[in-house]
Amino acid sequence: MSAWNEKPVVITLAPTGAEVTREDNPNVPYAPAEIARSSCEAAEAGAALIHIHVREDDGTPSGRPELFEETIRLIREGSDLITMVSTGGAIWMGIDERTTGLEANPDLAGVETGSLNFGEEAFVTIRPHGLGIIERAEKAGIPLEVEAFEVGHVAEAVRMLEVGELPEPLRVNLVFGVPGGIDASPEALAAMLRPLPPETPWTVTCVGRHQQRMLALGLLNGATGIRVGFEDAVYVAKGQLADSNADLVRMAAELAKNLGREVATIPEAREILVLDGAR
Ligand code: KMH
Ligand code: ZN
Repeated sequence: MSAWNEKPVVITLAPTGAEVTREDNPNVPYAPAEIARSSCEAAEAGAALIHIHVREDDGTPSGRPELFEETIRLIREGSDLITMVSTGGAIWMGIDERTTGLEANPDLAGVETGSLNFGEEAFVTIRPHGLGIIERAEKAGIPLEVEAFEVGHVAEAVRMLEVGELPEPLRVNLVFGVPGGIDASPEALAAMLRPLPPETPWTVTCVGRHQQRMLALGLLNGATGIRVGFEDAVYVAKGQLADSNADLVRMAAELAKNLGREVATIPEAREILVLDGAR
């Protein structure tokens, strides 16, 4: 088993998401050019991977394929960042609208292995939909990352791996603090890690006020990566709105360094996430 601080930590940026708006923070990027500019700036600050949702210019979450294509094209023009498309979209989207990013030739795609309440709504991914995403991604040669919001999602991902429904290697993003999902606590981290085979790359995402504590817990427990960005939190410190996604990445990089973890370069991140040769 690798020591907790042996490998540099991969910083993922989730620049936009589907829920936050400029009323929450006026600096949230919406248009492809804004998302790409914000992502490339964040790469300078230490981000290696971008978790992409797209919006219409007015901020409405969108599944228009042109927006994914344009965003990825511009990110690639301005950086070597690893691009990952969300297939979670927004809660009100049907599965077709959620998965248009798979056509945009990303380096990686997210996939859900279960459902949960999501605030006042439900975020539903039934098994056939998850399996459909996996099949499409495999056909297109796109590696996958499981987005897990509670322990059952992790256990299901491991079971799917064991029966060959999910391709090797398993990569998992553990998401804490979503109302309706697992809470943000040390016990929650231990519970989410328990089903995982040793050496599985795992990253920590946390929404809400415990974000920095959960990222720190992940860093000290050997997380492969941590995620920040406006999708998860609009504050860079208590009561202080972030000026940009780069601001949030600088916070994450400083946290990692203070806890004895180096920040992975983009080539290191490709190796750590077993993505080499992927694109
Ligand atoms: N916007 C959430 C309903 C993902 O990207 O895979 C789903 C989400 C998860 O953001
Ligand atoms: Zn997302």
